[in-house]
Amino acid sequence: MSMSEFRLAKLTYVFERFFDTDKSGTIEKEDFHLAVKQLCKVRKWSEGGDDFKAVEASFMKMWDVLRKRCYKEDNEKISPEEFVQLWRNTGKIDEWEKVYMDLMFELQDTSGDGVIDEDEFAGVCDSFGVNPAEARQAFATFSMRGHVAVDKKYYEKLWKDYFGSDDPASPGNYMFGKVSFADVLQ
Ligand SMILES: [Ca+2]
Ligand SMILES: [Ca+2]
Repeated sequence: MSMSEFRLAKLTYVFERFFDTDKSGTIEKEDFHLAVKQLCKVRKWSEGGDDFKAVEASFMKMWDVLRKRCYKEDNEKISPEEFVQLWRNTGKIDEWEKVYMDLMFELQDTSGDGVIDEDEFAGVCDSFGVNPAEARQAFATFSMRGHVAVDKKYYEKLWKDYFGSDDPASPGNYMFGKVSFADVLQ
């Protein structure tokens, strides 16, 4: 079964915005190093400090599971096609995907209270170069204007919708800070 344009646009956006940090066209280990630096800059965490090291360890774990999942003997790069291929199985959450989801939740819940609030969300989006106003609009949409607490359980529901659903009305579509995907595949 082929993938819908809409899902392909969502996956392409995540690939370009949240994985290929250096915009080289493929995912490599260096992208993760860069993401750590950008995030710690936004958080004002000094390089080499404990917070920095914890985030770095998480990102390196992420790279490791992703690399193993996509491993080809030819290189240490993950192409957009290989990345999209990872999300064919929509029925369950893969091991590497669970690592990624847990990491993204922990990164955003800076206060550690088990809930992602608007400022926490906007901060991480900012570190990945997402437009801040759009990120806040996206947060308002998937949190139902703050009426739904974005805890782990709700986050997992949003996640399944983002990566698995073809429904343009799913609140999960907004969870990476983008409100429209019309421009992604152009
Ligand atoms: Ca790259
Ligand atoms: Ca929090």
